[in-house]
Amino acid sequence: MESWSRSIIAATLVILIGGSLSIAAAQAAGPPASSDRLNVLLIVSDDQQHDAMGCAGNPIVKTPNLDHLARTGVRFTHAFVTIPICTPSRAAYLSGRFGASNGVTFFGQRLVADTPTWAGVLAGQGYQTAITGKWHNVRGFDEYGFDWSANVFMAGMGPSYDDLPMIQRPGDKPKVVKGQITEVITDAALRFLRERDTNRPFFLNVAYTAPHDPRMPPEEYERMYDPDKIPLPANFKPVPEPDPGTLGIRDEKLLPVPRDPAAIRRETAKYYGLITHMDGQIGRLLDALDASGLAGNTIVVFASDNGLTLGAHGLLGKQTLHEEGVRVALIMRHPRLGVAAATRDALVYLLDMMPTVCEWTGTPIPSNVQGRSLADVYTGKAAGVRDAVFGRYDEREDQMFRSIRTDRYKLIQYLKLGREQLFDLVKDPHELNDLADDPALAGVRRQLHDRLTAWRAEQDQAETKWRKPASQRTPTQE
Ligand SMILES: [Ca+2]
Repeated sequence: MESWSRSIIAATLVILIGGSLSIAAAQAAGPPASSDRLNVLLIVSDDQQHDAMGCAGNPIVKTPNLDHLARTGVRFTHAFVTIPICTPSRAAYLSGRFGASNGVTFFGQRLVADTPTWAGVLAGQGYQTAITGKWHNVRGFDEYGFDWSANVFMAGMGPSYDDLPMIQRPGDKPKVVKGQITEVITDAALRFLRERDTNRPFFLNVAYTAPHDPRMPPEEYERMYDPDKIPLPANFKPVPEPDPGTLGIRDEKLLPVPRDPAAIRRETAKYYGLITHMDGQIGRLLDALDASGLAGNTIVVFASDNGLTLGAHGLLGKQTLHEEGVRVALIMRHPRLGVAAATRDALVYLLDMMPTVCEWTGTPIPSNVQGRSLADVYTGKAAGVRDAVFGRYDEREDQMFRSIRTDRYKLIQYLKLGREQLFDLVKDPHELNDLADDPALAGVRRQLHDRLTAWRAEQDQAETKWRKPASQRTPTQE
């Protein structure tokens, strides 16, 4: 009897092992079963300063839901974009490639052929890929690999936050969707979570238009912050010095120069109102993940697409390589790694998000992705993935600024002015003290200058593959 039981057990084991071997074989041939696979929720805000969150040390703006996300995940304190405006920033993190390589360095440009896309790569692994909210990129979001969509706003900004024209599917004519846009976007995201194909893992990109101007929060949030209690930025100036040559652009003209401190406080109060309102909507998303049991199986990423000056350095917009323009919010939460309430000060780019999520989901990282996986930085196993980050800003084809930033120093080049600024970010985090002519730092300046020159040459070389020579350009290229 005993030997009979043993042989049954042995036979069962053979079947079980055989079964798991065939599952392993199937996994080697294709993606693993969906129940094992992590979902991805990517939430993006628009023009939010990197430190406009309670968890980032801001004592005024209330962001309880983002703070909760940071407490249950990892906040990257030194996350950057290369180009601090919406379209190129989004093209970079949605492709894992820099603008010079993916073809998008300004508004109205299309990804060059053979550019991988975050959504497309995950779709290739069986993911359902969804987008709702702001889509300011060329052409449609389907070209970036999204196959489900609802309440998509196809412009950089609206005249207000209410009753805006949106599309539901690629190629639709925009039709007004009643309601406040941040709430309408959240509604669509929640609908996706209810209606999605539960046989597949998902990648959902929720792209808010908040807190981009016009700074028109719902009434309750408009009254939430008293302008008189809002401190001016530590590096507030009434007039920029030097004049960077961008004061004629729309974002800068929202207030006159010299900047009126009272007006800056008023704008900031409304900006914070928009952020707190958005935070409440992010809370609806996080609550839905918790209530449906998806939280334990879903990576959550929150990032802002670029920063904003709002009075810093005498500027109002984001078109600057000072920290206010290029430094952004980034919080990541992996549901299974057990890392919580941690911060990482590694120099990272938003285009690192895609390869990180690829690694976490067992998705092969396309060979031409230029971002680096932050998986080891997230867990604390690695201190960083690079020793410098670069910035650039052009007005269409007109080259304006370039920068290199290490843990300690930043060199900014103003190409129109033929001028460089050098800042010691440890002693001077607000970039008030230009040390470019300090003889003691001549060596530092030369070294940064040479590295930036080499980077610029690489970027220019990459651009020759797609940028038309000036003589062949037409206005439609914009
Ligand atoms: Ca933006």
